Amino acid sequence: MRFHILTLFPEMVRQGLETSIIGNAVRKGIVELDPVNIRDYTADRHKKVDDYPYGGGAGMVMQAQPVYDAWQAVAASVGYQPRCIYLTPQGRRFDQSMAKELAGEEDLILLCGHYEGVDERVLEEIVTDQVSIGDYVLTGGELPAMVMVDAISRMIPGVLTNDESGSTESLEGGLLEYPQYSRPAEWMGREVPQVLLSGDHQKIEEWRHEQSVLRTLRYRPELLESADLSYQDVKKILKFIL
Ligand code: 6GU
Repeated sequence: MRFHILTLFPEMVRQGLETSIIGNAVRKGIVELDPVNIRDYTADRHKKVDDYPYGGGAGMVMQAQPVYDAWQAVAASVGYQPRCIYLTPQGRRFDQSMAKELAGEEDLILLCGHYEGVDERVLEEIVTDQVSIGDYVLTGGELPAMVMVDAISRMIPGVLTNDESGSTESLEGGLLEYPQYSRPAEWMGREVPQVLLSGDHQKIEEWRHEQSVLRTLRYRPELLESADLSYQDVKKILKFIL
C-alpha cells in the first residue's frame, strides 16, 4: 500500500514513520511512504503557499494552487485518483473499523492542513473523505496522518509478525486488551496470576477473555454497547455490577 502524504513538513512525516514496525514494513516493501512537499508545487516565485483569509480574521490560509498541483502530480504518477483524506478536526472520527477498511486501498492520499485551514475550493475539488483523530485541536495534520498510517499499516497482511498478531489485540471484538506479564514471576512482592503459569491453555484463554470484559466494564463501559459479548460474558458483567 502506498501512502502519499501532502504536507509542508515531509521530513517530520518520514522521520516519524521510519522507525520500528512501520519502518520495517517500508523496508520490506509492503508499505510505501511518499511524503510530497506541497511547497515544491507552488507557482509563486517566493515559494509562498499561504495568504490572508478573504473577509479578514486571524491566521493564514493554505492556497488552492500548490495543493491542487501536488495532488495532480500524485494522481498522474499512479494513473488514477485515489481516495484523498483531508485531516481536520471537523472530519469523521477515526477508529479501528475505518483503519481496517482503508487497509484495503492500493493508494491513499493524506492531505495535511496547516495555519487556519485550506482554501475550501481545492478541498471541494480533490477531497473524498474528511477525518479527525479526536476532539482536540492540533497545529497541523501531520501527527494525525502519522497516526492513520500506523493504524492502517498494522492491518495490512505481513506488517505484523506472528507474535505481534493483529487480531487478538485491543478493540478487536470491541474489548480492551487483557493484562500482560513477563519474568520474573514475582516482582516487588507482586505475583503473576497463577493461571498464567498453569500451562492450561483453555483456562488461560478463558481468564484473558474475562479480564478483557472486566477491564472494558471498568475503564470504557460505553464500548460494551457494541462489543461482541456471549451469554457467559453478560452473566459475568451482571455478577460484577449487581
Ligand atoms: Cl485530523 N487535524 C488537526 N489539526 N487537529 C486535529 C485533528 C486533525 N484531529 C484531531 N485534532
